[in-house]
Amino acid sequence: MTPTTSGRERADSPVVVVANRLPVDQVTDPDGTTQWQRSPGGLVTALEPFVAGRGGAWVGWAGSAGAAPEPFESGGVSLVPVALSEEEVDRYYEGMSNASLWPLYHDVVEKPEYHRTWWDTYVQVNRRFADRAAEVAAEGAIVWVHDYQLQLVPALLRQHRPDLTIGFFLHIPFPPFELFTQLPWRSAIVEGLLGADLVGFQRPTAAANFVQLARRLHDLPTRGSTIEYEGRTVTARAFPISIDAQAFDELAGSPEVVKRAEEIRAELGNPDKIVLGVDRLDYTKGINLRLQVFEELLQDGAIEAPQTVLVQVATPSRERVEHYVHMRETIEQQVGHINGVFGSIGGPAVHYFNQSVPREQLAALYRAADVMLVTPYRDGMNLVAKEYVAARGDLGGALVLSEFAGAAAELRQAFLVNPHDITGVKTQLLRALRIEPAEGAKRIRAMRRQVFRNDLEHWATSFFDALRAQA
Ligand code: GDG
Repeated sequence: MTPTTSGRERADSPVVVVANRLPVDQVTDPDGTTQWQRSPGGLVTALEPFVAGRGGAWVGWAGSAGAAPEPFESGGVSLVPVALSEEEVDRYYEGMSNASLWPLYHDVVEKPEYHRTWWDTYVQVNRRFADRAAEVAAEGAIVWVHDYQLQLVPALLRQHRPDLTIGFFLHIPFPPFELFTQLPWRSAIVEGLLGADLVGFQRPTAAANFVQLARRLHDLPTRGSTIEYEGRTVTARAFPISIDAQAFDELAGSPEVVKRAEEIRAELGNPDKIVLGVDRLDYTKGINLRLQVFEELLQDGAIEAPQTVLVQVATPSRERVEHYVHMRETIEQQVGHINGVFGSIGGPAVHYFNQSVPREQLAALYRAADVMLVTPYRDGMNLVAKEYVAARGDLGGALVLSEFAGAAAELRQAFLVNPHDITGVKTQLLRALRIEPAEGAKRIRAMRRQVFRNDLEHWATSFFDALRAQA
C-alpha cells in the first residue's frame, strides 16, 4: 500500500471510525526507509467497506510516542493520526487503560490500580481524540468509537457536534454494578458512554449491566435496552463480534497450510495428541491454569509425554505493564518445571513460544491440533475459539472453552469449562482427547454453522444498521 499525503482535514467525512490505534503499522525496510502497512486482523477488513471509498476517515494513534504524522490517505481511507507523548502513553495507555480499566472490567482477575494522574491524562487524551474526530466529521456524519481506551469520546464529541450520530462498541466485558462502582471516576465514564446513541457490547449481560448503572447510579429512566438521557434515547445492546469465517476456512484448507499442519505434527515427533493454546500473553487468558491442568494430568498418569504434547503460543503483549512482567515469569517457570520433570531429550511435554507467529502458521497449528484449549477467566469474546472452528473444514479436532468467554454463548457444542474448577477442566480435557471422531465431527459441524452464519461482516453490518436507525 502506498499512502499519499492528502493533508485533507476538512470536515467532510460521512463515516468516521475512532479507535486507539490506526489500522496501519509503520515498518522499516532494509534500506532504512519507513512505510505504512495495513495492520493484520479482521476488524480493519470488516470496517473497510463502510469507510473506504466513501471519503471515510479513521482517527487513531500511530503506535509510537512523539509527534504525529500528517493525515494521509491509505486504501481509500483518510487516516488521521493522534499524537501521544511518552508520558501520555505511560499514563493513558499503560496506566489507566491497561492497569486500571482492563483488570476492573475483567472481574478484577488482577487488582486494578487507580491513580489520579493516570485519570487526568485519560481525560486529556480522550479530549484530543474527540477534537480530531470533530474536525473531520461531515455535517450529520456517523461516528463509530471503539473500546475501553476511549469511553469519554462519545460525550466529548457530542458537546462539540450535536449533529452527529455516535456509536460506541466495547470489545471487552462490562462489569456488574458491584464491581464497576469501585472506580473513582465511575460517573464520568457512564456519562461519557451516554454521549453515544448506540452503545454496543459483546454480551446481553454487559448491556444490562450498563443500563442498570444508568438507572441506579444516575437515576435515569430506563426501559428494556434503552435509557432516557438529556432528551435523547440511548440504546445499549449486544453485538457479538466474530471473524471472517470464510477467509479463515479457505486459508486453513489451502494445500500449503494442510501440508504445513502435517509437517508440524512430524516436527513435534508425531505425537498421538496435540493440545494447543494461542493467546496474547495476558493474565485474563488462564494460561497458568492450562499448564497446571496439563501437569496434573501427566502426574496422574492420565496422559503421557511426548505421546501427548501441549503447544502454547503466547504472543508478547503490554510488556511494560508490571502485572504482565510478573505473569510471564510465572508461566515460564511453570513450563520449565513441567519440561524438567516430564520431558525427555528431544521430547519436551510443552512447546512454548513467546513470539507472534504468521497467520499461515497459526492456521496450520489450528489444523494440526486435536484439542484447542481456550480457558480465559474472563474474555469479551475470544476470537481464537471461533478461528479454530472455522479452520476445521476437515471436521476434526475438539474445542475446550471457558464459560467465561463471550464465545461460549454461541459455541455451545464445545467442552465448556469453569476455569476456576481445576478438576472439572481436567475431566473435560480428557473427554475432548478421547472423543469419538463421529461425535467430534458433529460438534464441530454445529459450531461451524454458527460461526459462518454470524461472521464479522454480519457483526459490522448489524451495528451500522442499528446506528443508522438511530440517526
Ligand atoms: C480483544 C478482547 C475480543 C494471537 N496470537 C497471534 C495472532 N493472534 C490473533 C488471534 C486473534 C487475535 O489475535 C486475538 O483475539 P482474541 O479475541 O482472542 O483476544 P484479544 O486480543 O484479547 O481481543 C476479546 C476481541 O478484542 C475482539 O473484539 O474477542 O475478548 O479481549 O485473531 O488469531 N495472530 C497471529 N500470530 C499470533 O501469534 N497472526
